[in-house]
Amino acid sequence: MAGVFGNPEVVEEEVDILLIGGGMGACGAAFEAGPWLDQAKKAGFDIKIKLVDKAAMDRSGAVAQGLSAINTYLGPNDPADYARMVSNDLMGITRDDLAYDLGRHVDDSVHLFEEWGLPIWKQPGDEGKPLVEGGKPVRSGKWQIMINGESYKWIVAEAAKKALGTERIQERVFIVKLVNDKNDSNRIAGAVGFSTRDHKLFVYKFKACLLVAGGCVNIFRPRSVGEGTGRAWYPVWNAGSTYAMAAEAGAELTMMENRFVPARFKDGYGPVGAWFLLFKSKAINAYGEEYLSKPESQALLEPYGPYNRAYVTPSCLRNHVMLNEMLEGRGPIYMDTVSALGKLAETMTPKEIKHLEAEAWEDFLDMCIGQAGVWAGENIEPEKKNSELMPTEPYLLGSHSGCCGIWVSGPTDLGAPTSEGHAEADKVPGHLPSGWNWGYRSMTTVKGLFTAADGVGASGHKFSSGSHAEGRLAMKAMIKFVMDNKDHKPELDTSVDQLMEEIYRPVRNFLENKDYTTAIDVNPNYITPRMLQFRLQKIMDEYVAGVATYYRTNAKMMEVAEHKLGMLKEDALKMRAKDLHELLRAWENYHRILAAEAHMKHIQFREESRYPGFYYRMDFNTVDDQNWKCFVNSVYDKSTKSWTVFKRKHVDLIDKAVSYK
Ligand code: SFD
Ligand code: AMP
Repeated sequence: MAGVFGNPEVVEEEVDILLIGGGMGACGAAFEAGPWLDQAKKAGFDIKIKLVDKAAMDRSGAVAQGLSAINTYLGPNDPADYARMVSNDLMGITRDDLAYDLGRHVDDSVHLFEEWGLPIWKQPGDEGKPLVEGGKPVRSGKWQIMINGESYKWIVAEAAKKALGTERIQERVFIVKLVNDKNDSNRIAGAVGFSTRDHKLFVYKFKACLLVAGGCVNIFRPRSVGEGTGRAWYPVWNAGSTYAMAAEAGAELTMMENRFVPARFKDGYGPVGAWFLLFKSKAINAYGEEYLSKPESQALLEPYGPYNRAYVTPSCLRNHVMLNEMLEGRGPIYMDTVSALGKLAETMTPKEIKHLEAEAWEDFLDMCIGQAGVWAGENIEPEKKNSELMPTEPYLLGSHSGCCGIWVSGPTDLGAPTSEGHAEADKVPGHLPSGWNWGYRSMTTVKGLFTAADGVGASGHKFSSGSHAEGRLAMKAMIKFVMDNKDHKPELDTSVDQLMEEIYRPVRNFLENKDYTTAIDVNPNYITPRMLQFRLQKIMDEYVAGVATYYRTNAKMMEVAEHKLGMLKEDALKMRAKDLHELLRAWENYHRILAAEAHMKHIQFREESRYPGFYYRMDFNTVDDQNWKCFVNSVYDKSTKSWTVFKRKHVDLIDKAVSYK
């Protein structure tokens, strides 16, 4: 890649709406724009939209490799039940308004995917019958359906591109920061980024922006190091941009203490959902015991009260039991693929058995090819040999089985609790608890800044389909916002020269110091982004409940982490970029540091262990509903580089008791 010398060419553009990201959320928003732009045009508004993605939309984001299941498809299920499941899995602290709203809209996105060509498995007799015409899907679980999804992202991106028009899409532009409005510090006016291919700086001005740059990966030292570096479960190119840029713009974050530590097939990070739910496989310890249902394990879960009594044991509690097995010396843990496939084969013909084995491989080939590589490389035939399971390093995300993210305005037509404390969300319209709605669905606390998917906190379990649906909801609200603010003129609070100066600092660090030493990577005046990332991962791993401490931390350890992260933030200004690729890596790391800091600050603030199995505050190792059944939110002040963390009241809008055993 070309070296970077001198100032880049500056490309300035003013639009009404900027979409940052090209993943599932952004594709949903782009698709939704089509009909609404036409409507607006008829009403005399010509709304300009641009989508920028740091990669190429066909394979960008979490769905890059494809998926083998759509994890949120309601069908005949009740959205209130869906909101219950989301809440229980996330230990009781989610926004029922957001989950319910998603539940009632998500199926439409799935129907569109099928219309656009995504093959969805159907039950015998219903092959070829679309879902909208009553075709019955093959469900792996109550909420999940199976797909042949290797080309899932291509299909969804194609529809988004078609709806928006390729002239409105700019690929390979990495957005570094949002710029607030000169006349209103709590309003968003622009964004700035650079091309990862050409020596160009892009400065966008807009009335509204959808920030959907995914979750955050690689802030913890991954289990795969050395030759395995770069292998992770969630996509390594989700670098915390959503959380960091929103925080710097002043948006309130929520539940940043939450993380997802998925149990995965060891070394390849292969997903387990299809194995547990479709193939009815069990996790066993080294001695062949199905440990989850053992009385000792159940006793271990007893202190976790109502959450443990949910029909499906929450993901973190399943991990809690697995970790206990490992700590007690009964590891390794295995997915008992042999028994599961053997049992299914009992009633099958040899041809059907071959088909089943092919499906087992396809589950990985569709979405996690590396795991199929591990099977091939280690001579694992799942019908003959069990595979190891392992809890991974932690990930920050708001769309999968986690709920960190940004605090957003909820839908206007959903209800509040009655005086008895509970009401079905859809039965009492128009009364969300105070602070849950300020006009536009999915708008953050910063005017004009919207988010969706991994960006929206305090919900979760949206997955690919829900992320797409949430992008669509946000787009509708943004169009309304733009029309309501049609005379607003955005003005950047920072000059383009200043922005360029800041963004190209890593390049200057390199150019000004590179001749000081003969080894390009060793220099007292700069640090390579790669080395800085190792430092961040070491701090987080060792002090903020990474795998090194079996996900344990305490206030004292976080004091150390706080100090070290502060110094790392300072040193981050010394990152070097010898080419555009390193400039990208430098800014990704900057975003990671802020996201990591938010995570640490929130864990520090929440004096309980809300998610045993995901992390433990050993100094407060219980779930304390009395003091902590609340949201933990925060606001970052970019001028002082400090966080204010605080509680927000949690309210159940939907009665959860019906989901307990
Ligand atoms: O098996 C910038 N997911 C699953 N969902 C399902 O429905 N079924 C599954 O089977 C799922 N599983 C799964 C899943 C993900 C992964 C990685 C694996 C397995 C291995 C979850 C979904 O994929 C996920 O919920 C959504 O994709 C989230 O959508 P969104 O839009 O929040 O994130 P994205 O799709 O990753 O897109 C992010 C985009 O932002 C771009 N970007 N652009 C400009 N500037 C910046 N600074 C940027 N930073 C990032 C990216 O390029 C990308 O376009 S299973 O585990 O359960
Ligand atoms: P995963 O492959 O772990 O990402 O899971 C895919 C889907 O299956 C998600 O909706 C999970 O919540 C669900 N899931 C995974 N494992 C289990 C399990 N053991 N019991 C119930 N649901 C599960």
